[in-house]
Amino acid sequence: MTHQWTAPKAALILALAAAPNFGFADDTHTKTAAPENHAPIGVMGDHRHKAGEYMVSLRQMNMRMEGNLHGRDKVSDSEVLAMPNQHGMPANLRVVPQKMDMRMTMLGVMYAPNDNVTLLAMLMQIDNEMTLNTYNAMTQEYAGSFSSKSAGLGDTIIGALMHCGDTQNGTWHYGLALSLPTGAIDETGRVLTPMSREGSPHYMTSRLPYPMQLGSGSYDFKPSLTYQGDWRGWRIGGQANAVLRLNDNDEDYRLGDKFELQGWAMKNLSPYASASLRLDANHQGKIDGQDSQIALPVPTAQTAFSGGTFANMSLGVNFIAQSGALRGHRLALEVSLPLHQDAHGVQMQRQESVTLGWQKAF
Ligand SMILES: [Cu+2]
Repeated sequence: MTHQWTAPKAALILALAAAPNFGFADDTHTKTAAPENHAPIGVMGDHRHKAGEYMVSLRQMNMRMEGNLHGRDKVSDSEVLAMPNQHGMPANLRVVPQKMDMRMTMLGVMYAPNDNVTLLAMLMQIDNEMTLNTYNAMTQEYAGSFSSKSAGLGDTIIGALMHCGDTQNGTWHYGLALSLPTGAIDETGRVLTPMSREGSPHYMTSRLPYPMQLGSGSYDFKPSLTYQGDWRGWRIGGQANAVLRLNDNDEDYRLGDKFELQGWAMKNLSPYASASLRLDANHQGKIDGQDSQIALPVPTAQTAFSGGTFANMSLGVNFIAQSGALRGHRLALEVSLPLHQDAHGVQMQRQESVTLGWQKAF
């Protein structure tokens, strides 16, 4: 819980960062990169670099989920308990997720061998924590709560961004990336089983459900197409991207393919700060196949209860120091709020997510 991000904390950081004594403005030095040259920090593969340039970035995304949705509607624990269990024993669901915190810490490197191609690589560390309620298999009475955690290296991304054309006020590039299955898909945890009664817990160590695993287990192809340009004093951009699973993983399933469209607009506030608004919509398919060791009577272990259609609105700020010891260091924050959620089956309801990032080009 100590690492948890909440909206109030994000707002506080925003207020601190925007305070007038931030000390980045200094017009006596030559101008470095402009604050609006990069897309909002939540966008991947948004910019290329000039020949010979390197960039290092570190970002952390914190996503919170609470409660459950069936399609677009909020459902109570008792409504979830009435749903059939794909694994048969018991016949209905008996464990209901309450809260989840997902944290992704991403270390990225970019390098441009020439002006048309920028290579990129990204490593990530994932930390998940979920709290669940267990109900007795026979009586359906509340038996207790427990939490499970998983942490470790996630999938690794390598790829390239290629210039593919210019317009009068902007530029297009496409990206080709591959996600390598370095994240574990066999994480286990101690779960409170439906054999429990209140005051008489029964625990079992079991493989954790799909959303608690650290990687897809498969090689994933990640193509993208991005536009960025100037429009009436705004910096605008758009991106279409996809995640296509190339194979079944070692546990005989593959996560659903994912397609995303997004657009953003940024406005300069000063030579060192910009604000952004971003809208994104995505669709993800269901899990194909199943891991025979993931068999708990919980929605997150039901393969049809995965993917859906989601849309978010994000507000961001982006700072780049123009002088002093921090010159060229870029700091960005983005807060995303769900606008639309239409989940396949029963899934946890997504709440806000916060991305904080630091980038430096050399
Ligand atoms: Cu970069």
